[in-house]
Amino acid sequence: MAMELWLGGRLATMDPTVAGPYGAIEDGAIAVEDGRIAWIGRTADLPGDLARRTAARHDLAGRWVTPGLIDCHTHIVHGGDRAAEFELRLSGATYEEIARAGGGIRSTVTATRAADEDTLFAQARARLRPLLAEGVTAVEIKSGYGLDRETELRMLRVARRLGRELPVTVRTSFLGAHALPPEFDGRADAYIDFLSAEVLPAAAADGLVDAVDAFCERIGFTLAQTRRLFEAATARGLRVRLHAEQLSDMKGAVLAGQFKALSADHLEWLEADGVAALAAGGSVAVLLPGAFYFLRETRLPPVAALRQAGVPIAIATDCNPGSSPVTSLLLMLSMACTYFRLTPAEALAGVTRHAAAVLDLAASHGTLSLGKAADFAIWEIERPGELAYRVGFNPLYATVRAGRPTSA
Ligand code: DI6
Ligand code: FE
Repeated sequence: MAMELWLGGRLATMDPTVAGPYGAIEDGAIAVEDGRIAWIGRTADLPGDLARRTAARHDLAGRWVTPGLIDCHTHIVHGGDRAAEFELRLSGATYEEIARAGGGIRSTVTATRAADEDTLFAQARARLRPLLAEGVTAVEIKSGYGLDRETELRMLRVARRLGRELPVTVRTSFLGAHALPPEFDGRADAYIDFLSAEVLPAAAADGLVDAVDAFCERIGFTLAQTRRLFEAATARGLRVRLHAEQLSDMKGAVLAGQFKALSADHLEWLEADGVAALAAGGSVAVLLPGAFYFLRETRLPPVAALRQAGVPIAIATDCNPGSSPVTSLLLMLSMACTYFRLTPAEALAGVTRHAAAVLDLAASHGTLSLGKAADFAIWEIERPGELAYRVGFNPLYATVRAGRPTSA
C-alpha cells in the first residue's frame, strides 16, 4: 500500500514518551503505510523523502486526533433486554434480590439460549453502531449468557463475526463463570469443573478465546472457584481478568494480582490489599461508571489509592442488559470524571492506552506511535478535555482504521 499523509492536525498521541498530559503534538502529521503509522511528528519536521513517496494527502485542518477509542469491557452480545427488571428496581427490589429470585443474569441466559446466531448478531450490531459512531475502533466482547457449551460458543462466534463484518477489532473473553445455570443448581463446583474440562477447551480449540473472565461475587462464584478456573485458564496459556469487588469485597483483586491478570474490573469495594496486589501483578483497574450509575451505587472505587500505587486505570461501558445498558463511551468519560474524579486526561488514557493493555494489545494499539496500527479518531473540538465534558453530544468528525476512513 502506498504511503498516505495526514497533515495539520493537533495530535493527542496519548504516548507517555511525548511530554504533556495528552502527549500532544501541535501541527502534527501522521504518515500511514500498510495500515500502520510509518512516521509521526510535527508537520515541519516531516522528512522530505517521505513526503515525496506520498500517494495521497489528507488535511486535518487543525482538528484534534486521538487514538481510536477502545471499549475494553462489554457484554454486547446477548439476547433481549431487562427493561422490566429496571422497573422492578424502581419499585424497590435490589439487583441482588432479583438475581437471587432467578431473574437478573439468568433471564438474559434464557433469552440468549433462545436466540440464533443471526439474531444475536443483528442485536449486537445495533448496539455496537453507536460506539463506532463515537470513534471506537476496538472492543472487548464477553460470553457469559449461554452458560452451556453450545450457547457460550455461539456468543463467541458472533463476537468474532462482528470483528470480521464491522470496522472494529474484537477481542473476546470467555465468561462462562458469570452465573450458575439452572442445570447446576447447588453444584457450583461441578459447574466450574464442566467449564474447565469441556466448554473452555472447546471454545479455545475453535480459536474463540482471547482471555478468561469470571464474576467473583456473593451472587457469582467464590474465590476458591475463581482460582480453580484461573488455574485451568493459565494451564492453557490464557490470560485472565476478573469482575471483582463490585458488590462486596471478596478479595478477587488479590487473586487477580497473583495471577498477573490483565485487569480487575468494577472495584468499588476494593481495599488496600487488592490495590497492592494489582500493582504487584501489573494488572489494570477497569472502572465501570455506567454500572455504578445504573445500580445507584454510592461506594466509590479507591481512585486515589490506585493512582498512588501506580495501577493504570481503564474506563469501559460494561454494556450489558442488567447493570449497564450503555452504548456511549463518551458518556463514560464524563461519568468517570464527575463520579470518580478522574481528570479528563486520565479518562482518555483509560479508553486508549490503558484499555489497549487490558486487551493485551499495548504493542499495537492505544497510542498514536510509530509502528502501531493507524487507528484514529478525528474530532471537532478545541481541546481534548472536551471529550469528557459534554453530555449527549458527539463531536466525532471521522474515524480512520488501519489507515482507511471507516463507515459503519
Ligand atoms: N457484573 C455486572 O455488572 C454485569 N455482570 C457482572 O458480572 C451484569 C450482568 C447482568 O446483570 O446481566
Ligand atoms: Fe461486566
